Amino acid sequence: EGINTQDYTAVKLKVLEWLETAVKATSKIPDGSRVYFVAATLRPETMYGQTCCFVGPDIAYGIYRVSDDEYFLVSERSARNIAFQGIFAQWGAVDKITDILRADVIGTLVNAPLSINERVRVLPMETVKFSKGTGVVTSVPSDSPDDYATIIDLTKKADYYGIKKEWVERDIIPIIETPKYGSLIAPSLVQSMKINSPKDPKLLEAKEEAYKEGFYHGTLIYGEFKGRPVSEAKGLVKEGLIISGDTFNYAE
Ligand code: A2H
Repeated sequence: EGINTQDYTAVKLKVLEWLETAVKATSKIPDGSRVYFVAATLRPETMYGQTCCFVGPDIAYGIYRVSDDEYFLVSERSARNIAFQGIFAQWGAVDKITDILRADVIGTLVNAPLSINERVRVLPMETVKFSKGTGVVTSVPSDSPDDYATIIDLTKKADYYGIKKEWVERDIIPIIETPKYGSLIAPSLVQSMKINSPKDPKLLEAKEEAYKEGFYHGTLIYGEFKGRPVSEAKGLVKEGLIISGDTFNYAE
């Protein structure tokens, strides 16, 4: 954490259904409350293409009280930051109602705001860092090389991860068109650069290229702002998500 701040859009993915594995940990949540997995993103304009929600290994997660009937599932580290950003009931105070293990929440069914895949699953991603964002990452495999590489890996090793293939294999729809890579920029880069693992160092370059091409030369081809350059659509999509209450600003 240096002197520069990173401004994220925090996207709220509402829990629709916990699996049996989460029953014990979630027993302290008052009946009738809403719980959200809160994912930090730099690309709000891609939220149409969410296919799942990732959680990382060895991250201290908790469920934190926002108000009497609203709770966030985020990393402990980010909860302490959120407490100083006017989101929780009391400034600077963190009210953790329970710790959460990743294994408890794999397979949880959540709502992905704006996505064509409205109901998505929580899945493991080995490269999520505890030291960044909320420790929760929403997956957009059409536009994020990291997300696409992870989806491919999860499909191949579904049994190893103890997940169902149908939780991973969701519609990957084109959202952004670029002159250089067509309309599925991440799959196109991952294939052409021969990236075959979520830990491949070439992902760094793929990520930078996808971001540059998408932001400076991309056009949105899906949703309300279809036809607009990504550089314009980004703010517009974000504004809509803030107004609808599906996101808030989170900085660190
Ligand atoms: B982005 P920065 Cl479509 N560990 O959102 C690893 N990655 C994390 C993370 C963590 N703890 N927290 C957030 N991220 C991801 C969308 C997206 C993202 C697209 C394309 C590129 C992209 C959908 N996933 O990020 O290091 C989140 O994924 C490329 C870097 O803090 C978030 O935005 O700058 C981005 O990385 C934040 O990265």
